[in-house]
Amino acid sequence: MTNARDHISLDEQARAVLRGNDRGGYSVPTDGLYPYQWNWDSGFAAWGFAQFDLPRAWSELETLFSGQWPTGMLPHILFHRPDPGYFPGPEVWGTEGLGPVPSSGISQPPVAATFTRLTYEKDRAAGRVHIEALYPKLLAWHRWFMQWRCHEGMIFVTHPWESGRDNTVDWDGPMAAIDPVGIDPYTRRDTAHVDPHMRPTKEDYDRYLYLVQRGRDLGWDDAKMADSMPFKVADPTMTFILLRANRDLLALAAELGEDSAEIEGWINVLEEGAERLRNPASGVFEAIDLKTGAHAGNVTSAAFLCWYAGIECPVMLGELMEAFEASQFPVPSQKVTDPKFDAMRYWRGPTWTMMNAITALGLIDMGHPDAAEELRIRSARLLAERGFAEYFNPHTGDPAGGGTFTWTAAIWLAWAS
Ligand code: 9YW
Repeated sequence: MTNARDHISLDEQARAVLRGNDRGGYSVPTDGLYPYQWNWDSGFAAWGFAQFDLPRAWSELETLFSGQWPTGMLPHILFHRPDPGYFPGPEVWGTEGLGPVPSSGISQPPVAATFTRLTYEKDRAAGRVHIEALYPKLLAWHRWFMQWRCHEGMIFVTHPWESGRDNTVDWDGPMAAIDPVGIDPYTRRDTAHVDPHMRPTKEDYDRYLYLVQRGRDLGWDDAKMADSMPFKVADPTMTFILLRANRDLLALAAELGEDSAEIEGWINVLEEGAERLRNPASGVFEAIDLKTGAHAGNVTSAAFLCWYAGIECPVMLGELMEAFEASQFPVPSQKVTDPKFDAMRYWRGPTWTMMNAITALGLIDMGHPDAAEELRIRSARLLAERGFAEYFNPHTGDPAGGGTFTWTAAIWLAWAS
């Protein structure tokens, strides 16, 4: 374990990561690999900045919403400034004219309302003007999800990138059903920055690009996408995160004296939908391929967000206890005893500490402080010993992916330290 002096320097290091990835009003997830503004990364960045620079926390959220489409959709990437180091850039997405800033055509897990609320709680006086400005934008974004990405109370994704869990085993079935014919030739850039063994495969990438091309062909039209995208999967990450975000939006509505009936309605719908994600055979919350109706059959880190969404689940508590036994540094993105577990390959095994942070928020809210503390202590040890990497091997703690990562440094400051 670290002593108090180490902590001071670790805090300084974490702040230096946030400062280093600051591009003026917005953060990049990490230099090189991800040179633009990513949606849910910015939520975590705001949470990190809120620990030492409140105005900068607000500007992170406000710059993110500068890219909101008139439909309410908030893109997963904002391409503020051209950068040849990343593929696929704005020209591949073909979204010109659809939003105010060059962007992708899909969204990402809506953590922003939660981090708006947490920032406001640290900045009640000066923060009022910021929540007044952000509230209608958050409301429009959540309304977009409820209108265009909600199937029987479950939020579905039309692209693996939309979920934020690019190559999770949850997508294996639906991705295998896609034949990526007719994709334009392309050159990956990610594998020039990071060891290819830690990244999605070529088969995955072909399908990611195929789906971008399909969305582009549909003009990113919401109704057409809900109808015709070849990938349509109800996702526990999205459903739980939006449910939680609606509860936080409700609190902001109360603070501002806004009418909240619509948000209350969304919460009821999503609470019912979340139960549908539960696989009756295992009791675990799982993705569902809406093309076939099949549960994915995996225990992924997404399922542990149930408490964050305000849902109790003894089965998941049992899974969490098992995860504490099975590896030094849980929660793995795929259960370590599963044959598909792959310790270093992105969302197919590694531990993502930002997922741990929000899992722990939920555990505290739902009356499991000991489990939350265990998760925090192990995550803190991991970060103190191995640095602020993108993700980690749950057994050895080996760091993987991009180094000096914004959301990892942010959760050190806001939660782990
Ligand atoms: C991509 C930036 C993003 C995260 C996602 C993660 C990865 C790659 O990196 O996506 O090209 O969009 O899976 O959750 O937001 O850190």
